[in-house]
Amino acid sequence: MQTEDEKLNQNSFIFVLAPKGSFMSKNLHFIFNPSELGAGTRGASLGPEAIRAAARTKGSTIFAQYPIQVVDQHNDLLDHKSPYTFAKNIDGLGKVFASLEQNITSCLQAGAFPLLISGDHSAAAGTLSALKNNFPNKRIGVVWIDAHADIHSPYTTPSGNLHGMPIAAALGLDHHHLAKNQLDDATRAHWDQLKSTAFLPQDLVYIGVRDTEAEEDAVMAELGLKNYTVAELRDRGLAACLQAISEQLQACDVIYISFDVDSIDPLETSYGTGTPVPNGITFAEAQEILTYFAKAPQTCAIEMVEINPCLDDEKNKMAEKALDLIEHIISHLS
Ligand SMILES: [Mn+2]
Repeated sequence: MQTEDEKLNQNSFIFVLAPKGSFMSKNLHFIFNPSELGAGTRGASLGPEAIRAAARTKGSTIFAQYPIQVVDQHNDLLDHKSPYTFAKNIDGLGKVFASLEQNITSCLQAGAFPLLISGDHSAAAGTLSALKNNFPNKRIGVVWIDAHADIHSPYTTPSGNLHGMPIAAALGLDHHHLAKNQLDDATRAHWDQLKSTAFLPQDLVYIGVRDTEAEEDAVMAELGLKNYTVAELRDRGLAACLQAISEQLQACDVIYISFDVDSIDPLETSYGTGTPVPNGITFAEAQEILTYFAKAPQTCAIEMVEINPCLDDEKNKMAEKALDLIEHIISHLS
């Protein structure tokens, strides 16, 4: 329950931001995208159901209150060795993205807000492409809350795991000048198919990125990408940083929020995620960031990713924490 003060804050916040088009309402749909084709460790596909299990254990009825759309999954490809060394399972990811786009389109056409719970973070490239196709004339801002920059391409990736590449895919970037890998024709064709130009580099804001490779650092510097480090959030204060992000994204018509649970310090959640990194944001900071953007009328979609119950050292704690964040998001959507 919100206090009167919180309601007042929420209303004044919306007034100050002057909505350019309101997509927000309590009319929301969950979209489960259980693909884990882009991850390097197994189990992220179980993330959406782990959150649902956490809700049932807690007695939460949120998954009874809103429709749940489920994206087609092609995780059976993981039972084979992928022939695409530098973009593993990219053949299946294209199929996942086609289904994802159908689901996002039908959600938006129903006038509903898409709250996505996905397996690995490669999903975000499909979400962004689908949002762009639904809002072809709108400028999309992206807030990427993550320990990782996820801006590799198949030409630079050290692992071949596509969950490290969604930003490059959605910006339509190859990084040829930094290439370390030689792609075969089939990989190149699949990658070119996956790429979109969903948004502009200046409309991307990172929060909490702290584990990058040299090629990613080079691309981030070249594009002038802004990363609010954990230290900066603490030094300037979270509220001031969130205000600055709003100002940077002022020219954007809609904003997409991509939340990787590994942005949070694993000591505050658990190790139930594919690539945990120490010294992250606190759980309280994650809550404040997501609440802020849930209230913002420009926010057109929120996605939560990389919950992996197979890796959880504290039973289902990561999913419980993610559920807590999702409940917060829903309670603050205008
Ligand atoms: Mn990520």
